[in-house]
Amino acid sequence: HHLTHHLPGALKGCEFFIEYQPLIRMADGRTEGAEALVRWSHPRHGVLGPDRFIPLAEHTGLIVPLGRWVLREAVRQAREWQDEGRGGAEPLRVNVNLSPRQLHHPDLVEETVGVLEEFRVAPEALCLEVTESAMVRADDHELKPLRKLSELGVGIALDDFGTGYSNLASLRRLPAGTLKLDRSFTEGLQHHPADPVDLKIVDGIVSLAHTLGLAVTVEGVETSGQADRLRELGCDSAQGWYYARPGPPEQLPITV
Ligand code: G
Ligand code: G
Ligand code: MN
Ligand code: NA
Repeated sequence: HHLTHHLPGALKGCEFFIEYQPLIRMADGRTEGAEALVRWSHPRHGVLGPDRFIPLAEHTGLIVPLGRWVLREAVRQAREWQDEGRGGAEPLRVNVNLSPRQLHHPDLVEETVGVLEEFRVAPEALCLEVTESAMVRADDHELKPLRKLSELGVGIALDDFGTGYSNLASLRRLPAGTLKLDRSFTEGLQHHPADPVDLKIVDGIVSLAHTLGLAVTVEGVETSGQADRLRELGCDSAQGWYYARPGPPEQLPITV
């Protein structure tokens, strides 16, 4: 695959950049932070989304140095937001996606702590997103680094929740503090009136999450109606085009 072939050079040539999509606290509309989403500014193909190259990078192992770059750049950005006073009293948090290979890399804890120290960013201002399928597949030993980071104060989010095959009881053993409800659930709440079964499903997931002490972030909120229903169902925070598209770091904080 020719894109695979050009990945190492692209990393060396600084062709990657990050867009930030705001995360909004539903109770008061405050911007809590943003998810870092990597893009490849390809000299001939234009801007490529992560779906085009993350699987290739994961396959070849280049995801490790690429992910290292994303983490460092995102934490550097968190420091910059803080220096610019953009979060007000509470610093803006940055959410970084971790691929399975990064999850299993022996230096994950050391590198993460190192980057936080380098930029004097509090662990609480970083959240690592790991997909449900990757986390559920990991055994207790493999989850140790995430547990360690969680103990240090780094947030851990279970990404794309509801698309994997996790049995709900397994949530208990995962070191996650937040569950990110996959966009497919949000889609079911678009219609007027919302599908009653979809409402019940989200209601049930939120109740279960809260019972387990997990916060719920909803993805893919595109309309004010969806936002209203998700707030009524007790979702803690939200992300989606209704609030803001992924964009430059200067768009934070946003006004809801
Ligand atoms: O950018 P977009 O909204 O199209 O994101 C698509 C997917 O790519 C997201 O689900 C996200 O999990 C993944 N993704 C974005 N940035 C990164 C990254 O830096 N590392 C990894 N592993 N995945 C990412
Ligand atoms: O980490 P994750 O794979 O969930 O990344 C989020 C993906 O969803 C990104 O590709 C992002 O551009 C996309 N996205 C973000 N907000 C919305 C939205 O409101 N609607 C839709 N359809 N996609 C969204
Ligand atoms: Mn994510
Ligand atoms: Na997601």
